[in-house]
Amino acid sequence: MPRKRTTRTQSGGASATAARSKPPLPKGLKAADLVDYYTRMVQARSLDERIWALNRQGKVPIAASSQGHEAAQLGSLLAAEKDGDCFLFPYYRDLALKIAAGLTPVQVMMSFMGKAGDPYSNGRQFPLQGADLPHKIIQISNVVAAGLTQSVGYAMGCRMSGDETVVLVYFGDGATSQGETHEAMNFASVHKLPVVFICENNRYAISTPQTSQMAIEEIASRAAAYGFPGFTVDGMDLVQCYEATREAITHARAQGPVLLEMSVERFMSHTTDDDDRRYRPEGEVERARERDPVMTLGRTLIEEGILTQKQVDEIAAEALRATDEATDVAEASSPPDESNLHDSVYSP
Ligand SMILES: Cc1ncc(C[n+]2csc(CCOP(=O)(O)OP(=O)(O)O)c2C)c(N)n1
Ligand SMILES: [Mg+2]
Repeated sequence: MPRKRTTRTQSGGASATAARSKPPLPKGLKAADLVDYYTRMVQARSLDERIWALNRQGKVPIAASSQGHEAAQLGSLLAAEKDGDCFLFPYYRDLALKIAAGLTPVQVMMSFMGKAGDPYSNGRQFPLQGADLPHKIIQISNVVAAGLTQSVGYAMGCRMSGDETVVLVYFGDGATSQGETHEAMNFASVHKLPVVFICENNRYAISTPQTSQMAIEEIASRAAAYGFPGFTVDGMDLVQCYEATREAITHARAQGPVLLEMSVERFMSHTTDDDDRRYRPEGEVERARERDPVMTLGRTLIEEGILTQKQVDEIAAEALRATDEATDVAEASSPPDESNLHDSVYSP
């Protein structure tokens, strides 16, 4: 991987023509992987939409949506799974990633409805927040940028115990304005730690646009200041995100950190507590939805003759069925029992 280079890939034109002129699949990627990840993506989108609707019905207290970020999250996850020796530190917007990594729809709904079956915290934390060690995932809190220093510490621990783990840490554009991001990137570079920093740049930190936060266009260019490479990729394109992450993992293991900026679109408000109509220009979200990563991948799979329209419809129907079932199961489940209130609380 070349050092200190940033690239701006073409965006805004994921049309049928662009999809048709795509080069062959990158090394290590099979058509079956794309079908598998498309299926996971459709399931994640279906759950995400339901969670938002349940919030409006008063059944889910709060949620941050990953709609629009799915290709970035799943493309990088696919690279991590192919590598087989990665540990992930996602942030609160990485719902699709956490689902695709292996949580069942029932577990997801239990967590968002604060039920006892929540696999992360038994319904006592912000949804899907904590440690999901079976899937090699940790997200301790919603403190912006805190995951970066934690992940770098984890990478240092892996190095000290002599294992081959590469850490992938996820964060937003706004997180790069935090001092903790500087500390994490600098420390990781000085010690050449195996960390892939993945910035899901949706150009907003809640209501604050990127232009009010920084005078640079590409967040990837920040990497130069720490002495490691940074790249910008189209975060709406799963294959591109896969390929960039795969290369970044190889580089991180051999030489140290990499920063990947994935340009994405936030389709929903910041969280269910926000109303983005107050600060986003009219038509911006509608235009962004023309590049919907779920739609684009489905269309590509049909155009490439990998799936038929009928199979795409069946995938959607099965996802909806699983979402319906999970909603019913979670709604009928009990909240956590007060007898275990102190079970996961630190006691010196
Ligand atoms: C240290 C800290 N400051 C402020 C907040 C409040 N806050 C929550 S999310 C957020 C915006 C983060 O934006 P970005 O990093 O771009 O991620 P996005 O939500 O756009 O994916 C802010 C300011 C927080 N959680 N932690
Ligand atoms: Mg953002």
